[in-house]
Amino acid sequence: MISLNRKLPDVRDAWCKKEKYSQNLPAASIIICFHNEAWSTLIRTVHSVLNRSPRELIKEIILFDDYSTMKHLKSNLEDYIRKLPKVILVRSARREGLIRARMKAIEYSTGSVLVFLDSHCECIKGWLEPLLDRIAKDPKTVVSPAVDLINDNTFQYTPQRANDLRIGGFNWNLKFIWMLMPYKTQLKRLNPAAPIKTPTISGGLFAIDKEFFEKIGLYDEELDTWGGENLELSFKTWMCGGNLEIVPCSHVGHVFRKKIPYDKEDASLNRNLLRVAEVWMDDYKKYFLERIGNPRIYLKDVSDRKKLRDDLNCKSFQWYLNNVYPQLEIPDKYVASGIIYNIGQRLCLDMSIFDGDIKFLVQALPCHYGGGNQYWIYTKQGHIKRDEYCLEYTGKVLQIFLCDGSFDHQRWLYNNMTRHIKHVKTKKCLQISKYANQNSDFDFTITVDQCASPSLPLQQWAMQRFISERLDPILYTH
Ligand code: UD2
Ligand code: MN
Repeated sequence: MISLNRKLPDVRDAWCKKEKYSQNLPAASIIICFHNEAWSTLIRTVHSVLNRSPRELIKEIILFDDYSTMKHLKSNLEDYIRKLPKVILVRSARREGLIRARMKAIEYSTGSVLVFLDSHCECIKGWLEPLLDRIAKDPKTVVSPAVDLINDNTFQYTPQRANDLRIGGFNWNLKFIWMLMPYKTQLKRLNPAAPIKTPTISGGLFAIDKEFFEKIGLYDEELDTWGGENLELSFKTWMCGGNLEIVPCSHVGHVFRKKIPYDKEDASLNRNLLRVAEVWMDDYKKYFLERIGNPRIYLKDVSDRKKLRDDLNCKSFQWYLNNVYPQLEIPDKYVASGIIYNIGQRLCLDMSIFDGDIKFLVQALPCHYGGGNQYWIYTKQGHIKRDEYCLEYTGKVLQIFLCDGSFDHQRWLYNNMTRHIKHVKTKKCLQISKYANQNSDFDFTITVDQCASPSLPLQQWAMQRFISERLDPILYTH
């Protein structure tokens, strides 16, 4: 019921409206790949580009149909776009996956700058000029807008505010994450909406000089279906002499869906990520492998991608981490990493995350030794965590929460003599208990209780790769 042509408020920071951009901005080809996209979201994307971009800055809008099967995307779509200026529809003869689809679409572009959008976006007034301006100033700069939230139930538009802007990072699972900017960077900023350097971009919405993109080898064409290409692009942009930025004056909304409407197998995602790691991450690749449980994955030859990296004389991943992403914790400093094993019941501490509704579950399950939900890190400061999430005990409930270095509820002390995992604040112990709920699928649950002395097997744990010398002595004094 929402108009395909809906108006959206100008959510830009006041400073952006005064900003003057170069008079000779390059014209862009807008590339929108889609596979089985809903009608309304796809059409709204196109209208928002047409309505809110200066005509002369758009060479063409390329709609690249990645072998959709839905009926509304057939002749209906052709009829509809015939009435729209500058829109070209290209159909793929086979399913390419979003990465190769983008590369195929580029072949139809005539602009010197490429702007990629997902097929469920809405652009806000003034979105295009600041992106093109950065590239006009330096063609080695790759830019992403502030990606605003379009609610997938209500389609309400929630902008990112300039003073609460997120930049891109990743964790050792090689999953993209949004992060607050480091405090030091914030202090150095000239104004709240100035472009900001980012270690990575989420990957769907960005502008890049076509020649520069070609020079750095577009994408690895062996990347299938979905994922990994954003890290490939982010790493090589930085490592091969470019800059990656978020331009807060450019606002584009994106529908963040809880569920992806096509198969997104973990195996193919991990294969993509492993290719990227193999080519770009040097020795650091091992931390990703450990995180995903060292699976056997067959990789097609990557030597031509490595050659590309050599030919371009790109810097090392170590350089990237030191200079671009110093926030990332390197796993070699951890006190323990791997499984946390209960000696009494021979079960493993397991945390599942249901991405859709962001729900977490801490459980005791049979060990599968495959990393994933049973992979834990125990840090110097006493955090038991995976990626950004920490095990926390509030005094009442045991749960998983975003890690907060200053938060006492998230600190645990592991003693490898008694094998207790003691909650520092309450001095209680992590243990396995029988599940009270008869209907549960599982027999055991994890609780926090008075520490028993002498210690009980149900309160005894083994942590993989435990190196006690790395623990902060302060923890013992609590
Ligand atoms: C994010 C990116 C997305 C892409 C992906 C990782 C944003 C906002 N989105 O996930 O652009 O970088 O991470 O790869 O940064 N599509 C095809 N063929 C396929 C599958 C998808 O054309 O086989 C299209 C799809 O219709 C959409 C685009 O590719 O327009 C991105 O897919 P997505 O929206 O499912 O990805 P998203 O936003 O979850
Ligand atoms: Mn998307």
